[in-house]
Amino acid sequence: MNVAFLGFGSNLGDRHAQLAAALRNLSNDPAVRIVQGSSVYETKPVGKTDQPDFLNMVVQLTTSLSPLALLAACLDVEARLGRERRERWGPRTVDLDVLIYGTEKLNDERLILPHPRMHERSFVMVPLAEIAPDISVNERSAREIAATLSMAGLNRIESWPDFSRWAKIPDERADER
Ligand code: PH2
Ligand code: MG
Ligand code: MG
Repeated sequence: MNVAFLGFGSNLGDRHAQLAAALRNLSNDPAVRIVQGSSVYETKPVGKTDQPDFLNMVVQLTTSLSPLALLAACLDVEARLGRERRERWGPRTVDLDVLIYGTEKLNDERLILPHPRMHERSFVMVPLAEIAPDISVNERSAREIAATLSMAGLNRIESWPDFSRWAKIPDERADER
């Protein structure tokens, strides 16, 4: 089994429901086991700024899928949740990005690992550091990188259901059997 981290984002429609649906969809894949999820953060759009605020979170999973097969599974979930790709960095119902896959360094035209821009994005590094502070990204820990990034435009949501608890359920059940 390989450990992977995914970035989840949504800024169109019922953002919270879409994150939950994406998590549920992924966890239905028998080759994927959700380990834990970060808190959900409401974040100002980065890059193309004239679009609605995002909800972002990071999810840790284990999988028997290869990196490219995991990417395909993510794109499949995005398509099932009605994502239309109109413009790069534009608004999206749901965006699932493979951030880290074990210690894999990959440079494929479809997928670069670790994700090439994650270390400069607080909406990725802050939730990642919350669930895996010691994980290494380009030879630095997530905790260290997150500490260098501005928290401006990032708001941890506390009033909504905690995905991290929800995501742990399959694991806890497995331990009980
Ligand atoms: N994703 C992008 C571009 N900009 N900004 C925020 N806050 N959150 C995102 O998930 C995001 C973004 C491209 O995928
Ligand atoms: Mg993205
Ligand atoms: Mg994407």
